Amino acid sequence: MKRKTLISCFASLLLIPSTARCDQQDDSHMEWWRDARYGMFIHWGLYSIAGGEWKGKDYGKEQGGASAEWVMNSAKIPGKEYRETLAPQFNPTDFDAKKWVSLAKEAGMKYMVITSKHHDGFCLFDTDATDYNVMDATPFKRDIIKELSDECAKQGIKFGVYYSQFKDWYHRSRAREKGTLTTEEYLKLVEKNLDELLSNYGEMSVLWFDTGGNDLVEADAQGARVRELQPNAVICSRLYSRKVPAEKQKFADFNSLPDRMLPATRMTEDSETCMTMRHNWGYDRTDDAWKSEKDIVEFLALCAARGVNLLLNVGPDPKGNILPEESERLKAAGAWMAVNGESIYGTTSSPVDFDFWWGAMTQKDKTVYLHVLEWKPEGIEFNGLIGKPVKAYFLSDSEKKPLTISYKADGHVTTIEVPEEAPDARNTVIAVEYADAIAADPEAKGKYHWYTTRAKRHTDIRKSRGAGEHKLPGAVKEAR
Ligand code: FHN
Repeated sequence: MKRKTLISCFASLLLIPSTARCDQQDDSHMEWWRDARYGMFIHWGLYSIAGGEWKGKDYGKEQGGASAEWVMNSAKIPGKEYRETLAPQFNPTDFDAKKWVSLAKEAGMKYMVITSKHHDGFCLFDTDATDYNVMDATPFKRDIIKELSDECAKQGIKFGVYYSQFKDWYHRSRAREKGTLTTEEYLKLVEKNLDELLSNYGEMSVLWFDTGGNDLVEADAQGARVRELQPNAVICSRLYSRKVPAEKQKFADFNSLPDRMLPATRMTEDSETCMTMRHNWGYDRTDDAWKSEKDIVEFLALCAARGVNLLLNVGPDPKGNILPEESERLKAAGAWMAVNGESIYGTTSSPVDFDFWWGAMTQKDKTVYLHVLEWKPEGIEFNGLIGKPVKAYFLSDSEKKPLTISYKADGHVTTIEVPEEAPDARNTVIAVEYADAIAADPEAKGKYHWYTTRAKRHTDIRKSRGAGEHKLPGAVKEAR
């Protein structure tokens, strides 16, 4: 895991507890990723045809099962039947890489990660390692990874692939079914696949493995190959099983948090959380638990406040269309990013380890950005930062008209006067500039703040209520 700076590496050597590791002197290849903060995740493959259903039964996550892309496993479909039923139907004639990449750009996303091989073993790219791929097994016969990587290079979006290196329900044997390959042969397939993905598609900026087995030697060999063929690629910690302690995850560049997780407090190492816009990752016919655009804008801000990148997922339909519900949410959040992106891109986590009953903070240089998710006409008040700011203004105000600031040294309480109505009900960002480097009072315990497990409860609310508009419950006015 790359620490933010070498100093923090040495700090970790000075017995400051850290779950990070730092195996390389130079982590400059991480800079674009840290600045990016926001990417598009794409789950697309043969499972998209099934849409979470099999022989009339719904196996989607909204049915309490696994996510739609798990249908082969959830419905106990033999590999041969799965392939013979779905592969001949895979002919996504609406697929248009230019459309997908342009949408990611309009959304304000800086990188894209697509499932090149998910657990069903089907390869969305031209490979000599198996004939179970888009070129040999389907009528489509187009290399999806190639078309997307070329278009990303054209439009200046960093391109990466998700790769299921350990789970492969088609090629590997499972309890109830013999796979097409022995373990040795499968490892050779993975090796070949990685060499193809790392050699034939230009710059590969992210290798999003998902997920490692317990064999450290295997994972390190795969990580070393990435470093050798694509030294600037950013490697996901899911190269390793979660059982492998962080300090042994030698080739992991960032900590991939559990799915959909918003940590309650700041992360001290490069981290990313991946999130669905509804319940399922892969396309599902009936899943209508859509998060609102406010949910997305809010989650993006809260991730940034924790120093965490957000990889937001789309699950295109069998014809190759990103769904209208997905693109309208992405465009709306993109419009917010077009105005407020400065408060997300290139920022680091909040200077304090608590939120406020109006929202949370990010920071960059000598500016703190207040992400006001719940409007407080009586004023936006925060504590914990030492000294009176020199200026505060709505980030959406191109003239940067100053807002009135008051400051009480006792408790470092700053209040920004604001109008009755929020300029943006989804998230109004107030830029607060300081004359010197931002200084947080290490003793600050938070005054008006969300209960720190709010983050977890926020995720739980998502899970329990599916999604849709929700008001974050009022703050818990209690010292932490
Ligand atoms: O099993 C996969 C799942 O299908 C999906 O790809 C998610 C995305 O993070 N990863 C695994 C579950 O964590």
